[in-house]
Amino acid sequence: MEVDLINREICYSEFYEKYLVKNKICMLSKSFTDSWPCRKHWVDNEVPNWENLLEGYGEAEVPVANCGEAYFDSHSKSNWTLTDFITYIKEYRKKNYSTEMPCLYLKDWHLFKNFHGSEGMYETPIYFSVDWLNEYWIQGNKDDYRFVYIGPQGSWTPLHADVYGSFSWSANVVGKKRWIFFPPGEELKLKSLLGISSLPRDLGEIDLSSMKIAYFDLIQNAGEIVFVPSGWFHQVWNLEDTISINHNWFNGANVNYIYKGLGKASKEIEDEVSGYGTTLDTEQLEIFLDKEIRDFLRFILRNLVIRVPVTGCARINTIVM
Ligand SMILES: O=C(O)CCC(=O)C(=O)O
Ligand SMILES: [Fe+2]
Repeated sequence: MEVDLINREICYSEFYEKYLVKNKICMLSKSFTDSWPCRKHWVDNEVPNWENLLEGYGEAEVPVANCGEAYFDSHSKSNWTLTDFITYIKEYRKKNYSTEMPCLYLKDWHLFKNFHGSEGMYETPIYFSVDWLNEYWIQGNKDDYRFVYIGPQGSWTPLHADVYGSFSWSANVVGKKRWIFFPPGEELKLKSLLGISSLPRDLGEIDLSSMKIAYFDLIQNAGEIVFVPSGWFHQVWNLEDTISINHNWFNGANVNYIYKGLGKASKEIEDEVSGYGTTLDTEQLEIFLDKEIRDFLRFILRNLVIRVPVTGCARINTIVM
């Protein structure tokens, strides 16, 4: 199936109705990122400019995943300095991505929270700018859901849906990714067609084209931005050395998915715990479920927020509950 490519500015209300409310995948063309400073400073002749990254952030502590080691639905992670990771990636490239070296992937780096002024390296597209999650978190100086990913050719992210049913968007500063997406519910067909009780981590060996299942197989080039709707399972491969920026976020268009996502997560924890012959009280459950998120949702739901996006054809964006 084909993914809509948006290659001209459409108005906020059109995007809101067509993609956010309908929870539908799309990709924005590179014209939306051509003016981002990082697309110059972090790139040299269409490959990553490691020297500029080292100069800016070499001492930073960064989380590094090992694509060869499973850890729940993700990969095992450890903390490195950016300098060490770039030394590794240069060596890995020199050895032609040899299987003798581990395949490592720098993921979920909070660069913009930790380096004052680095936010100026990009600009969140207007369509993704009404973002209650990051507004709340950044304002309170707590945390953020804005990340940088740096992966060598061949690194990958296992099949997953994003945290608590949030949306994400992901922009390639440099490099190329392949994504496979399943509209919500199709992943259940995958399980029954394969006769398995839990989803596979890696679709690499599975011939989806011969199966009766809806999916999108998408190539994202440098500068393009993918919009990942709520609850869509996806797997991602870096086809070249790739640097991307992504945000997890939500607003009135998908707050109900978040609410349901938390309910589902509570149920999963309760089921797991009851398997050990015990139960949890509400307070214990909240500790597991990131109490902050629940407090935040209560705050939002109690104070019905009405916002007007800053755009030529603005339209009031209200909570859909
Ligand atoms: O780029 C990747 O490896 C994963 C990105 C992702 O899963 C997302 O943006 O939701
Ligand atoms: Fe994701």
